[in-house]
Amino acid sequence: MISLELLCQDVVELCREVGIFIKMEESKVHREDIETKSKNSLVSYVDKTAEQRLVANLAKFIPEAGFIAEEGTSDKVGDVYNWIIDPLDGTTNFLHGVPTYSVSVALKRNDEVVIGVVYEVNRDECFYAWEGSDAFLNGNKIETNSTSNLSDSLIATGFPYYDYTHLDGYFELLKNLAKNTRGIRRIGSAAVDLVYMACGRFDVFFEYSLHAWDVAAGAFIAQQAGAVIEDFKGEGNWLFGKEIVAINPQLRVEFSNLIKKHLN
Ligand code: 2AM
Ligand code: CA
Repeated sequence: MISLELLCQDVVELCREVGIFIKMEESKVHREDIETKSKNSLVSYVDKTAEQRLVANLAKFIPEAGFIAEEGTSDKVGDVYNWIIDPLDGTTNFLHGVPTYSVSVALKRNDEVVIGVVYEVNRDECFYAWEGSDAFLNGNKIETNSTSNLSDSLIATGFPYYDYTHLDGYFELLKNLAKNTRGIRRIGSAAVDLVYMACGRFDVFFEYSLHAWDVAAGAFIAQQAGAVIEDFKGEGNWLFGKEIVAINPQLRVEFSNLIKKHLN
């Protein structure tokens, strides 16, 4: 019987180690190390090496588990357990010398996420939770904010950078939010947006066309911290559905109506 609490502690240690490796490479990585996977999707040897280290160590924790990993290090599919990995979330920031990026690891059991760890490297902040637990930041319990007015809320999002399907509706929504909230932030790592939501720094996060590895760990942590996580229809298909809203329960109805108006 796996102890998810102990396993989560092991994953925290591993993400910290991999984060230290990424940080050490920050000053060494050059423009010629950058490869373009697809439009605006960048990668370097740092993402790939970090992922190889994660996969090699996670495979020791649960030998039968499979992997859904951004850089494709392993295509093993687990019957019950699968790790969902983004070795470096915020690669564009990292390669441009902007400090917000993270290591993101989740464990999925059947269809449910049961462990989430997000390590924001430059702030040395490790966020984590396991099935049934509270959510934690460096050992301290965190909770979402209980702001009940959008006018008092700080909103996080990611601007579309390759999928422009909802561009008009998206910017109409931003216009509305620019007028009716405290402000909008785009910090460039969805995993970090979600854990900032978890600890009450942000009140709402939404984005479309994200992958499971961008959101699995952060959304699970936010959920354990009290956030509602849903897709743009207000349903539960956020992990593989490429649409996500993370929100505190008090703002849910008001914000869901805006999403439905502009993005459906
Ligand atoms: P990545 O760094 O792991 O690719 C935010 O919009 C999310 O989209 C990030 O979590 C980031 O994950 C991904 N992303 C990929 N390319 C991007 C780009 N050019 N600009 C912004 N985000 C990008
Ligand atoms: Ca990545």
